[in-house]
Amino acid sequence: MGLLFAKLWSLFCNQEHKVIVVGLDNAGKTTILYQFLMNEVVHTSPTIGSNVEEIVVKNTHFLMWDIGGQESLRSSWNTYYSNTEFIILVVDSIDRERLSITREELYRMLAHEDLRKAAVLIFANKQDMKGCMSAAEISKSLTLSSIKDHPWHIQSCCALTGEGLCQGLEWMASRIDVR
Ligand SMILES: Nc1nc2c(ncn2[C@@H]2O[C@H](COP(=O)(O)OP(=O)(O)OP(=O)(O)O)[C@@H](O)[C@H]2O)c(=O)[nH]1
Ligand SMILES: [Mg+2]
Repeated sequence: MGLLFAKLWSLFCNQEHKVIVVGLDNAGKTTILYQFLMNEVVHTSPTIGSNVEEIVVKNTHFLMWDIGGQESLRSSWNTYYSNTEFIILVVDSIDRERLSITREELYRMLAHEDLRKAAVLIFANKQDMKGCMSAAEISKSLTLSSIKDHPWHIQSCCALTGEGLCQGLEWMASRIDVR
């Protein structure tokens, strides 16, 4: 009995939660992933394909897939969707011109069958840049308040300093607790 309990316990506690990190090219996805992993800024080049790393937050294991965001790669994002529990959508808060493209990609993902149970964390990244959009502005442009069928949360951050990243992860961890 004790062994069974221990097994079940470890199954629940150490279960890996699959996360996909998406967003347009240059948004800062890879920078965020390695800031999570190593607390430092790594030199990145545009991701072709994906990077995958395990991030542990208070006993919660997240398996994070950081996917390349260039236009030609976006059509293959859906090959990463199965069993995804969390979508991290990274937005470059200075890139006003392309926010509408991010918006299209967001709603395309939310309509996808494989993502119907996924919760969405939006990172309004590059908050260090002068003249950047605030999380509130981005939230409005993306009409986040209209999303009723997925839990969502927007968090402003700066991947270079790490500011805001922990709060985002804590929201994700809190979503696991409620289920
Ligand atoms: N100022 C500023 N620059 C950032 C921030 N986060 C990332 N960057 C820079 O933005 C550039 C792109 O970052 P990446 O992490 O490679 O972007 P990506 O989203 O992975 O791009 P793809 O792999 O092409 O999809 C790099 O030069 C980063 O140093 C930030 O918070 N502030
Ligand atoms: Mg990248």
